Amino acid sequence: MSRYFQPEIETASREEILAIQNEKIVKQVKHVYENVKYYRDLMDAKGVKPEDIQSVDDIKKLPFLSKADLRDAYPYGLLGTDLKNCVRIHSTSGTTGKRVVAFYTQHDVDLWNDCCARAIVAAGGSCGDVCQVAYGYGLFTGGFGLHGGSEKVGCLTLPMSSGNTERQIQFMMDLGATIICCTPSYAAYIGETLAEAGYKPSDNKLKAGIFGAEPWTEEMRRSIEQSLGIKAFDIYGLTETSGPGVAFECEAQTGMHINEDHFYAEIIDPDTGEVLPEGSKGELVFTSLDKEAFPLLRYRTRDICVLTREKCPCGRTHVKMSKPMGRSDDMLIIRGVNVFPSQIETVLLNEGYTPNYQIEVDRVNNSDTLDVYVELLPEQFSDIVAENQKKERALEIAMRTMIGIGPKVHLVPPHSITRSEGKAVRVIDKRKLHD
Ligand code: DLL
Repeated sequence: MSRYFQPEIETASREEILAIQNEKIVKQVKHVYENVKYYRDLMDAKGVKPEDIQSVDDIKKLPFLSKADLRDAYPYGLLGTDLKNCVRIHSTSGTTGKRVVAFYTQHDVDLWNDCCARAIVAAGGSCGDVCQVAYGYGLFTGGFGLHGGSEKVGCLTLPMSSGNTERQIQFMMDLGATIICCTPSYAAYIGETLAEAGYKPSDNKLKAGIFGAEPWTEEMRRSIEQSLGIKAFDIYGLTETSGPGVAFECEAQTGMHINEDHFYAEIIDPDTGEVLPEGSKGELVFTSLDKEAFPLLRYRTRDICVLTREKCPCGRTHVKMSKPMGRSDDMLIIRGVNVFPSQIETVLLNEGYTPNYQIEVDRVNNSDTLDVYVELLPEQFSDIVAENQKKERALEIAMRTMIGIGPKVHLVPPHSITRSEGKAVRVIDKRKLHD
């Protein structure tokens, strides 16, 4: 049984990978320049022509693309092909105002499925496995991504989607799931629920889990591995670059191999944009090498990490990225949903409150909690409890509509939120998500 899904690519020599990348980048830049006016304008403004890009070394000449550009160009401004050639749309989790929409041709879906298939095989998957996909299906990329990978590998695929934990457990047990794919916090919750129902880790047939979409620590890995009796593998990706499977962990569990035949990775200084030498910590930037519908050149992920090229015992030669160590913007991932503090601020201002607020995120029983403390003006202050509660519920509903998940709102008396002398401390994250 192969340990690789596409051995000739996954274990190719450095020279072979470079040759693939160099060939693809020339075509990808030409494709973007000819078909994506938005990016052509950025290149023209910088004075870069497609002919200037002859190899991946030249990528640094290209302009960056940011989430703000994606919003600017919403919905069709970055399409690299006619809409009639597209077969799929996905979108970033959460958020009404800040959604990013990504498009896929069948070719794009096929390559994406390959990336996820590599991840499943690296986790020990093969055609005899029963793969339970408990990431959300829908606009979010997790469900469909791992689903496509699982079918490519030939696993019997259980498209459970997330939630309904009782049914997850029933199917896991009755159908003998051997691999589970979901967010790490949901995996921990399933483990807990199994224990509460009286199951021992050895009662299930699971051997591996493929977890990602949010930060998780080594402690969390150990705890999930114990509670489910499995080996837990990390998987990384973002909607903009297709979804999960941009990078995945192998049996060494020391970082995630980036699928370098499809994505070229750089690490930059988030403040200056300067490309940093290998091994430096900085912001991860991706250039797609062979996407048709939604090709992105030098896309700033805002994820902070380190790339390493040390020889991996698994035999894969593709560069490895560390777990993301934070973000260079203020985006929070709460219960798998991307949340920006500015969205909460927008709701407060719309509803007539001041921007004096504090967001507290914690993790209780492996589930994220979100509390928002909102300071009242003296004239808004009331000592009638029921009146305050009514206002709190109204804010909770408005915030849920804006960000996609429901916070607990607490109205607090005037001047009770500590003023900062420097930048306001808007977010207190107690989850200790980074090692
Ligand atoms: O979270 C895609 C995905 C689905 C990845 C399933 C893995 C598994 P978005 O909703 O666009 O896409 O969120 C992307 O999530 O920029 C990171 O900040 C974060 N993220 C993704 N994977 C990991 C991970 C999906 N393994 C954003 N560890 C990214 C830490 C992760 N953070």
